[in-house]
This record gives sequence, C-alpha cells and structure tokens, in this order.
Amino acid sequence: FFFVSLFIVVLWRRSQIAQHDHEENQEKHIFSNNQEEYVDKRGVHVVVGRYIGNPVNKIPNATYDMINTNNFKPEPNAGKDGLPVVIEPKDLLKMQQLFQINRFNLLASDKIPLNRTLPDVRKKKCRTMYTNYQNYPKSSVIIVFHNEAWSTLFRTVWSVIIRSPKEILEEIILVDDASEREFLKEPLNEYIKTLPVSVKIFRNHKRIGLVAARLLGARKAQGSILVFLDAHCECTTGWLESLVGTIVENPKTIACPVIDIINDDTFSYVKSFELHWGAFNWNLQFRWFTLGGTELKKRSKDNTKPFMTPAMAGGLFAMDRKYFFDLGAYDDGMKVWGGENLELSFRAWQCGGRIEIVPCSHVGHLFRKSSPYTFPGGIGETLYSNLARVALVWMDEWGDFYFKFNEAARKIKDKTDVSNRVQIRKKLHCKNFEWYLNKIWPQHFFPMKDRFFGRIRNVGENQCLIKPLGKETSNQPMGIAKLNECLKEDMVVEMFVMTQDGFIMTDDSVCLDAPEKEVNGVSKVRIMACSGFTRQKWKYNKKTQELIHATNNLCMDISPSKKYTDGLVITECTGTKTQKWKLEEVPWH
Ligand code: LR7
Ligand code: MN
Repeated sequence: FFFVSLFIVVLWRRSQIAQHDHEENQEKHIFSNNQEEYVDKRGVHVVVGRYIGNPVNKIPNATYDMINTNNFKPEPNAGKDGLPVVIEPKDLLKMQQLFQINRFNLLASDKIPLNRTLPDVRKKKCRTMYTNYQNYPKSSVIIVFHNEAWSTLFRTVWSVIIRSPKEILEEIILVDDASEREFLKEPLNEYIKTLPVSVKIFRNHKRIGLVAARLLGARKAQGSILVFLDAHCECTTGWLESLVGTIVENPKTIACPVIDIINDDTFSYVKSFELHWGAFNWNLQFRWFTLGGTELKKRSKDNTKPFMTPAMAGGLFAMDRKYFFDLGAYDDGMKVWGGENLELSFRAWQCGGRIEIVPCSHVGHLFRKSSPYTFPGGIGETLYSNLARVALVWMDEWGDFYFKFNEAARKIKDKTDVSNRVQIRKKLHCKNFEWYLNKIWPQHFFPMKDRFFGRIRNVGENQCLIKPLGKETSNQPMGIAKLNECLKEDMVVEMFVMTQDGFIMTDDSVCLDAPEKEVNGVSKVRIMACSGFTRQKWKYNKKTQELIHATNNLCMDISPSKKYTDGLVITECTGTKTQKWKLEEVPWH
C-alpha cells in the first residue's frame, strides 16, 4: 500500500510539474524582500547557480532600476550571428538577480544589440524559392505581450523590420495585455515613433489574456495576412516570404515556421529539427513527434516543401485575415494562456482548412523552463477551463476520454458554456474528431473503437504493465517495460492501447519494443518511441493468453531473475503462468 501511495504521489507531482509549468506567480516577489521565492520550484535556477559552483538560495532582490531601459546599453558584438553571450564572473550575481524577473537571462539579453545578426539556417534551395514575393499580399505582424523585457520585445520587432521584405510588411501591431512595467508605457510610445516601419500599439488596462489580446490585434490589422509572434522571437532571412507564399498557394492554410531555439541562459540561436511535427498527448499538452510515415516519404523527394502537421505550437503562425475570421477567429471564452493552439488546430483541420510547417521559414523562440507571470483566477480556472472548452467543442468521445483522466478539467466541465463555439462547428459543417484522428494523424496513440484499451495484467504475478516514468537513474532505467501493483483506480500510467496491427502503445507515443532477433537467449522488452517498425508488433493469443512478439514468435514473460527492476523479457513460449496476460478493457467514454 505504501508503495502504491508513493507512486500516486509521484504521479501527482509529475503532473503538477508538467501542467503547472505556469505556476502561480512569483513576480510579486521580485521587488519584495522574500528571498526564499527566488529559487525556482522546478530547480531551474540551479542552472544559473552552476556558474558559481553550487545552487544559490539567497539572491539579493533585483531592483526596478536594474530593468529600466536607462540601463540598456548593448555591446556591439554580443550575441553576434546568434552566438552565445558570455557573462563575466563579476556579473554572475547580477545575472542571477535578473534571471528571476522574466525567467531568462535578462543580463545576456540586454547585452545583445536589438538588430543582431543571425545565420541563414535554411536549406540552400530555399534561397531560390519564394522570389516573386513582390506580388504577395501584405502582412500585419501581431505581437501581444504582458510584462515582456524591453530587449526581447524590441529584438522581436527589429528582427521583423530587418528581415521582412518591406514590400510585403504592412505594419507591426503591438498589443499590451495590461503590463505594469513603466518602461512599457510612455517610453514605448515614444520609441515606436522612431522606428522605420509602421508600428502601432494597442493597450488593455485589464489583463485579458493572450487570446483576447490577439483578437484585438487581428481586428485592428490592415494587412490581408495576419502573422502572430510571441514577444520574444527572432525572425531569420526568408521567414515571411515563405509563410505568405504558402498561403498564396492555398489561402486555407495556416502556415507555421520551423521554431528554432533561443537559449534562455546564453541567448544563442540554435537551429532545430525540420523532421518534427506537432501533436498532443492524452493530457492535451502540445508535443513534437517524429514525422508520420507518409509525410516523411513525401519529404524525401523535396525537403524544402511545406508539410502538414496535426497541430501547431500556437505562438508563431501566419494566416489569411479573411479566412481567420471566416473560420471563427479564436474562442473568446479562453482565458489568459493555453489551449487556443489546439482549438485552432482542430477547427482548421475539421472545418476544411490545413496546417503546414514551412521548412524555408525559421523563427527563433525563447524557450523558458517556467512562466514568469500570474494566472489570474488560478491555473485550474484558466488552463483547464480552456482545455475543457477544446474537449467539449471538438473532441466528441475523446473529450470524454480527456475528462475521465483529468480531474481538474472534469470539475470545470459543467460550468463551461461552449454553445457559441458548437454553433460555429455546425455552421461550418465540420468533420468529427474520429475523422481527424484517422485521416490527419493516423499514427496517434488514442483509444479507438477497433483498438483494445485498458490494463495488461500478468496472470502469474497478478501485476500490471506500467509506463515508465521520470528520468533515467541507475535503479530505474527509463524505457524498460515493467510491472507494478495493479491500481484500483483507472490511472493513465497503467492504460495501454493495442491496435489491430499489433502495436501496444500508450500516452506520449511510446510503444512496447523488443529486438527482432533474440539476444543471448532472452531479450528485454522496452517502452520506446513508437516507430511503426515490426519490432514493435505483437500478437495476442486469446486462448493461451500469450503476448507473442511478431517477428520472432517469443513470449512476453517476467525476467527470469524475478527481480522487479529487471523488467520484462521475451523468451521461448513454455505455457508458464508468468507468460499469461489478461487484457482488461477499461471504458474510456
Ligand atoms: O496573459 C497573458 N497575456 C499575454 O499577452 C499571457 C501571455 N501573454 C503573451 C506573452 O507575453 C507572450 O508574448 O502571450 C505570448 C505567449 O505567452 P508565453 O510566451 O508565456 O507562452 P509560451 O511560449 O510558453 O507558450 C506557447 O503556448 C501558449 C499557449 O497559450 C501560446 O500559444 C504561445 O504563443 C505558445 N508559444 C509558442 O508556440 C512558441 C513556440 C513554443 C513551442 C513549441
Ligand atoms: Mn513564448
């Protein structure tokens, strides 16, 4: 019992860490004396402490003066060509103080010129594509922000200015979502007047959240293409032409750049994979996965061509303005942060549009390990109510599945009124979620009518298969398939899907995997990223209750050592009890 409860606590903590990424605000402490608050709960700032040997618990407070624009004196060569910024040892304490404010290395950011150079990270062929952009429609670039740092906000703006062809840039629209920092008020108004393109600012004096802020920006936009960016991005050469060019080909396309990484410690610009697409896990958290088979094949012919993605990250995309509104804009019932990316993704696909990633368009985004701002009303009332809206409007039975395993969203569900959005789904004659899963994301790992869903119980041990959790440690190697006490409650950790094709998979696209050929008599069974290869195929013999590996006809069994940590193996089928498995269906909707 102790072990089970410990396990549940660990699970609960993990979901807290995952979902409360955007934990309750600590910003109110920035200018206060509560120094304990300076240690990030996720240990993020140990990264900062690393520079001086060990984690620092007591860091003196940052003062407002330290982030005031008066102190913003960039060094001409810092961060040049996207290279990392080096902080001198004498500045390390100051660096740590400043890190807390926006949860990134503000000292490094403030050293880098607003118009720093970046490498052209595109495939060579991209340079010869989208060259007739003079004929393209014009774009309004919309950037919403809440208490953004000056240097990251205006490096975003400057990267748009320097690296967009001026013929197709209508304007840049800034939307201030009730920022409190003084330098974002009058000084910003004055500064944007000095910029060489039309930059407009609209302000909300009450916090309305990013969806409402983007909606405001979209309504004010004059360009016929809307381009949304987070307030801490950097665009590289060719980013805009290729996005707009993709929309010109098909105006019902939402075009997303490849999202590169601006490092939160050093501000180096790191090119990221072009072979990933976006989707989501059972918790409706956005995830990158390796491209699906058919898309991968199509790409092998021309890897500069835009490719479809089941979902988008949300912050960086371009879309025809008229189509944006025809498609139902955004769900204005969504608060503060989160969920809107999936809502728009489902709506686009289900209602006749498409989402593509454009490999010739690269934009960097500053990835942080935690969020610096408050969630007015609390995380439950914001993120989960947004996700509840997504599930209720778009996901049909899979919405029930989401609520079944997500208590926080389930609690809010009945208080959520989505009638206006359901109306849109009807009006646009949108397809259902089953169609979306089958046609747009056939590699998905959600339960289906024709799939087994539930527990996999070992008859001999009376224990259940679990999804391995957490980081690899010496006593719990990540990826080894293992058994655990079967839980009374239905918990995600024990839930598996088995497809008609014989793939046994669970959340986050992980599959039961064993080598095609025997290794020294026994082979370990692992839980690995689903690959679609035959080494991940299994057959279940209902009569004998054996789980048989498809390529070598060996049976899944507990380790001969019977040691818990040794995990499962495949071995000669002998009919022994530990080779018998019960597939226990669990209702999911
Ligand atoms: O209340 C708020 N008001 C705002 O104006 C909260 C946020 N914002 C602004 C904020 O200043 C920023 O410019 O909204 C923008 C996005 O907020 P972030 O940067 O804190 O979000 P994120 O980068 O952590 O989160 C991603 O998911 C969000 C879910 O709502 C949005 O869709 C973000 O746009 C999105 N960012 C990206 O997709 C960038 C690439 C990440 C990946 C993968
Ligand atoms: Mn962001």
